[in-house]
Amino acid sequence: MRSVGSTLADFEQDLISNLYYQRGTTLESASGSDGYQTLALTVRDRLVERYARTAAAHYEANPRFVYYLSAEYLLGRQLGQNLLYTDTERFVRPIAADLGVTLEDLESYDVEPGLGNGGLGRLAACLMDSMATLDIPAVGYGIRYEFGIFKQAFRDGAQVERPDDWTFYGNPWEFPAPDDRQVVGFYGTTAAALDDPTGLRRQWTPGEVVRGEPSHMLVPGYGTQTVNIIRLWQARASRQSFDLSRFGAGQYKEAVEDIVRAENISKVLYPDDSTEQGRELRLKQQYFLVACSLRDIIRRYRLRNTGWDAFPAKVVIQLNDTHPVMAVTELMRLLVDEYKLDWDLAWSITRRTFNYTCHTLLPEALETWPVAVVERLLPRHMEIIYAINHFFLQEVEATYPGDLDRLRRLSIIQEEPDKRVRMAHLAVVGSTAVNGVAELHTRLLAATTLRDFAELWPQKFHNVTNGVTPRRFVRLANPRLSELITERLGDESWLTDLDRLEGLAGVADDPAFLERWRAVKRANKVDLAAHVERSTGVVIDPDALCDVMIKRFHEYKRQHLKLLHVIMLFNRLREHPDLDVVPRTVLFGGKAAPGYHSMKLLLRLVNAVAETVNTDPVVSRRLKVVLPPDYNVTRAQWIIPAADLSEQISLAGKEASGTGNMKLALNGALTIGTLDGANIEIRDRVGADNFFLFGLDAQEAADLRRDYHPRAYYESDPDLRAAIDTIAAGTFAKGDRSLFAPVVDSMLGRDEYLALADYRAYLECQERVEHAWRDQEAWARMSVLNSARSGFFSSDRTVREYCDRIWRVEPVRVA
Ligand code: AZC
Repeated sequence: MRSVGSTLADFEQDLISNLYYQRGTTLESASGSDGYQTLALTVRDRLVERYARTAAAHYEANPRFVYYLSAEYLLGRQLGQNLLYTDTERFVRPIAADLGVTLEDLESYDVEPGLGNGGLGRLAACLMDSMATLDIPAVGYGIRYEFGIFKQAFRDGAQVERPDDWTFYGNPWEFPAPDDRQVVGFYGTTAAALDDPTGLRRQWTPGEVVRGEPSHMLVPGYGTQTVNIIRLWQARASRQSFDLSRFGAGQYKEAVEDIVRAENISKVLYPDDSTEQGRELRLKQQYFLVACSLRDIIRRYRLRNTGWDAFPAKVVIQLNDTHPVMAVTELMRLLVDEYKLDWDLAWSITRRTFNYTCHTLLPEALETWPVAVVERLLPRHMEIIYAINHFFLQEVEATYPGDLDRLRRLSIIQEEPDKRVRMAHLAVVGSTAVNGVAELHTRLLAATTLRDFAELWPQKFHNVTNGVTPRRFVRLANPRLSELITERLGDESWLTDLDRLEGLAGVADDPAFLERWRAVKRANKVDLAAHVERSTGVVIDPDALCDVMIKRFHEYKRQHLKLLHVIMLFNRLREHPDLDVVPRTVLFGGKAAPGYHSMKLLLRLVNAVAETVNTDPVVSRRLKVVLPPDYNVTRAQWIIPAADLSEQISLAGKEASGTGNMKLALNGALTIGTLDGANIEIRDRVGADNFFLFGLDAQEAADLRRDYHPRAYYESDPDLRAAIDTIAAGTFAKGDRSLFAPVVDSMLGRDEYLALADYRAYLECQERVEHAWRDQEAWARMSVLNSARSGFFSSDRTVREYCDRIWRVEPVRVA
């Protein structure tokens, strides 16, 4: 094996050689993009070697592997990460300076692969980072969407979605592996297998086949030699699909019809993670992912193992939410129909292989598929689902004889109002362990959404509280803070042992340290101000309180509650121009699903309020509102280090966990939040004195919901009424009272997420925030304590918990 050198001279030489041989250009004529691509390849070379050694060590050890199946990965930019993980940034800075460019210039060419929607996709990326860092043998499987999540732009304040052609200039970080392609079938018919008297084995003859071609991205561990991979599948038509004779006859469109149909499967990431959508093509996509991945997993298993008995001992598959759950039926089909195992043995293997993570409590986010659609697209899988359900319901009947209502509730098939497959039920039935993502979430899952299952199999349910990687979200996002922490703690070991941040608590009372802590935050705010000005044209004051709400736009997250607070401030400042309020910048960031009209209207309202506030000569001196477009991982890394206040104001009982809350706390933002998701655990750790708590708890919210009258709050609270009336009066729509009327109607009509009920408590809490902010030293102390006590929220801890309690995998060290 050729080995790459580790000196500056080696690095320089490799750069020249890559520029020349890989890019086919010279220093004199290289473009900025050539510079970036060359640097990326040179850094990648260093990872490839480690990857080869990892693969060899894994082959040798033949360990139990974690296979992470996820429809989404939000990896973020790769260059900065890989420079850090190969310790080559120190080479690049001087070389770049010699050439008259900065590293930041080069990084601007780095395109983040937007292969996900939100929390669940970024969690997958954090877990992959931590698995590699902890030397856990793991492979992530996903889809190589040709277009990732849409790019968000605003036209007249309204969200417009633009395609994200992320590979347009080539993606230097991936390796195509066409030799490992797989063939996947759809549609067709099934027939009895002649050799099976039980009738459980059948034969499927698909009506359409497509190829899945993999490529992989490298996932290096930090401070270790391990480099794992994420394998992404892209759909390709089989080679015979191009109809040469039609093409020859001038029927150009018809000639490529089959190709287009096949390749549509991996064309786009389904942009909607909140409502049912997409129908057949989305199901096709899900099955495509699991069919390719399972075949690849079996191929890998067979490299070192024979027979099936050892399969669950060598293979553990984690289902990231319900999107990949068809894997349960596909493994059954492979084992029973293709490898001719007995149903019972196949079922025992399958159940021992899978585990399922649920990321929501919202019933509308739990996927179900119309039986008719599954029957048509995957006829054999529908039969298998019926069989699984039949045996499962027998088991239930044995435990609860005669309890028909329970059978109906537990069944994998929903009968009313239409026949559907409940994917979450299939997941629970087919898995060994089921986990929620924060303590409250797991408790509510077991008490409500999956209650009958938790009664049937209490031992199946686990909690594994989410975490985030401190490498990306502290070290890379916030180099200034990292340097200060490292100086204080003596070395960088906190990056892989985040509990060591506790060591900062000892200096939380040291004025000199607090001074430096504040200087870091201020410098980060200056940087953020530059980004904000570039993307919105709005100039913000780095000394103002930086109040951020960054997350997908969704009603349960209650961006509208934040907006009501902003409007209240606006009204107050207009009435009393000399009022002594704390100067604030309110920064929103987030996309709304393209079909989610009420949230798109709310985005528009945020922009309209921003416009009115920022151009008001009196108000804008103390208040600014900004919504930089296209919130993504890259922008999160700019915003989080500059935040003073983290808005986590979802209605209690609705946010499964949240992970932005963790990233912000780690970077020293104070949380204003409800008792929801992981907020509770953050508060328990950082201390009630260092957390701004308000609002209903989950129980109170559920009780109130039963008999709720939002109008009563509107009528009895003058501030609230004024804020809502300001919207209704058309103040933010140049007098047009109709544009934002639906926002007003939804608040006064149903107010699904009880924003009005929590309004007064939220306002009072914001007053406590202002009061606290006026003592800057005390604020800095709370900020330090937030970082110091958030070590628990490292995804390394999360992965360790999965390893110990669910996966039972051991690390393999790579020499
Ligand atoms: C999110 C949850 O909404 C969020 O609370 C959680 O932190 C995150 O997953 C990671 O567990 N869910 C999603 O992104 N998407 C779906 C379909 O739940």
